[in-house]
Amino acid sequence: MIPRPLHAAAAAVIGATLAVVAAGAPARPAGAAVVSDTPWGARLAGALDAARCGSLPPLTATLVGTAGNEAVGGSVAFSPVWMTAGGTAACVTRIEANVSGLPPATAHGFHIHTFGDVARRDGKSAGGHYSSVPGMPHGLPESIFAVMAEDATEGGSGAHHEGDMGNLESNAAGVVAWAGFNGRVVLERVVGRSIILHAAMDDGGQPTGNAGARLAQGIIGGVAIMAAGGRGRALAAAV
Ligand SMILES: *[C@@H]1O[C@H](CO)[C@@H](O)[C@H](O)[C@H]1NC(C)=O
Ligand SMILES: [Cu+2]
Repeated sequence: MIPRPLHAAAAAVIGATLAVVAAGAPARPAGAAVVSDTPWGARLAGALDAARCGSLPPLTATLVGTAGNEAVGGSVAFSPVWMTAGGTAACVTRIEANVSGLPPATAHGFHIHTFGDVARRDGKSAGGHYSSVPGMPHGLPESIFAVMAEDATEGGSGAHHEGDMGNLESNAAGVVAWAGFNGRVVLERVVGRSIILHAAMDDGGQPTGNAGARLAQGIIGGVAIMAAGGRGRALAAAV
């Protein structure tokens, strides 16, 4: 079954849960480093402590092959991790991906796209790369340590879309089993959006990394949000 778009209520339930967890966080101490108002910057501004970070609900997405790519499938999990690096402590996101049915030894652009809308079988109803900051260029993800250092010292403007997660690389059997940390993906902003895995490698070029057609797609959420459909266009435009 293809989940239907525009089920804002389901996204709102999970989004509200995440917002409540974040809202109970202590205020940033006076005199603390000024950081940007991007979601990631807000994290570094003391929006979450270790306990609240650990209580954020993990998110999952089931990837389904697009038309003509039905052999491709997999799952992606997002979970919060409290991390300290270079004197900065923050709630970062661990991302784990298992994919099968890919060509052997190839790289595939791996992104969060704006809408939790997988109605179109070519993957295009998911819209473009998710970014909370208008006009942000495309890019490849930096190491978690680089992001934490940058944001602590320079205000965390963010050099690219939060949805730019780089590439997944298949092994000789056409399988991906990968996990890593991401310093820009913020759980409460990506819930109800979508994952797109592309046919070609994301080379970091503008505007979308030259990653080609959309091979597989899936809505990011908990079980309830995926059953109801994701963050449709109306909700995504509102937040
Ligand atoms: C990926 O596969 C490993 C090994 O089977 C499993 O432990 C893990 O839960 C899987 N993760 C996802 C996101 O599917
Ligand atoms: Cu993409």
